[in-house]
Amino acid sequence: MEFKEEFLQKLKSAGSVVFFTGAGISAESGIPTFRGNEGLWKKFRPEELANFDAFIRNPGLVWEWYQYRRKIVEEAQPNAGHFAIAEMENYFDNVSVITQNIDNLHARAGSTKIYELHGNIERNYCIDCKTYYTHEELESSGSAPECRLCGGLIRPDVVWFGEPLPQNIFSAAENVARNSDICFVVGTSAVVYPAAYIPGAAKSGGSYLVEINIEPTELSYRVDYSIIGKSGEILPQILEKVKKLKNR
Ligand code: BJW
Ligand code: ZN
Repeated sequence: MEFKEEFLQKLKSAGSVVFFTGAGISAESGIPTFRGNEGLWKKFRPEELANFDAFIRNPGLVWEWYQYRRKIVEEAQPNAGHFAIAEMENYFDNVSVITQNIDNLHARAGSTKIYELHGNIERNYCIDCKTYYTHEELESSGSAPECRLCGGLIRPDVVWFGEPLPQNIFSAAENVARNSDICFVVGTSAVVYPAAYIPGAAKSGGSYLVEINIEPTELSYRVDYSIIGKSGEILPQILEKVKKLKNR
């Protein structure tokens, strides 16, 4: 595909690059997105599953839903989009990934600087004493497991609606976005706050905003360059351009 000249110039001179990603980047790995016709929220109601009150009302149901999704994630592999982002680290001074995803696929693809805004499905913690547990440490049964130390309920380490994001991670992410030369916004509907403030933070710091999505979003009219296409196809093409432009 032909990219616009202004974008190629930015790629050539950029030192610090940020990838702000959402569920769309993992869609080609077979992990369902949230919104849209095939999205999770078409089949499951977020208010019954993705908030703390729902967990307290019915811990077993919420736990089982996350067990089901954890299995999908475990069986999935990073795709060409995740790998292209990881490889960008060889060509720019600074590459950061700010992700809303909980699937750990950026890390599995080899990215090293990752800000997880909404947690990680591989971790769990006790709601009372905050002790962390890996899945291997938990016995699998139908209901939510209980803490060995205090008997409290164990929940997945993800951020539900109405809960604060990990403050230090969010602030650090805002900072790297603000100080970036290019900020790619990849596979997100950009409607969930405060994560959706990240592109604005980048823009306010003078970063060049590039959106990659299969369709226009709320953000499209505010970005410098909107590329319509699958991230697993577009990102490897951008990487090829970067390799040539950086002459390495
Ligand atoms: C492709 C593709 C391909 C497909 N290639 N592209 C301001 C205004 C309005 C509301 C609020 C506000 N501030 C806060 C709120 C409330 C709320 C919120 O934002 N609600 C809106 C939805 C209206 N926010 C919160 O509650 C947050 N907490 C909070 O504000 O706390 C305040 C507080 C402070 C102090 C004390 C106490 C409280 C928390 C939000 C947590 C979100 N959690 C979830 C679930 C995580 C766990 C789980 O996975 O179960 O995070 S919701 C869900 O949405 C998930 C995602 O990370 C997040 C974003 O979704 P994403 O990634 O954008 O996915 P989709 O499906 O929406 O989009 C996919 C895109 O990919 C689409 O555009 C496709 O076209 C595209 N695509 N295939 C490229 N191959
Ligand atoms: Zn405990």
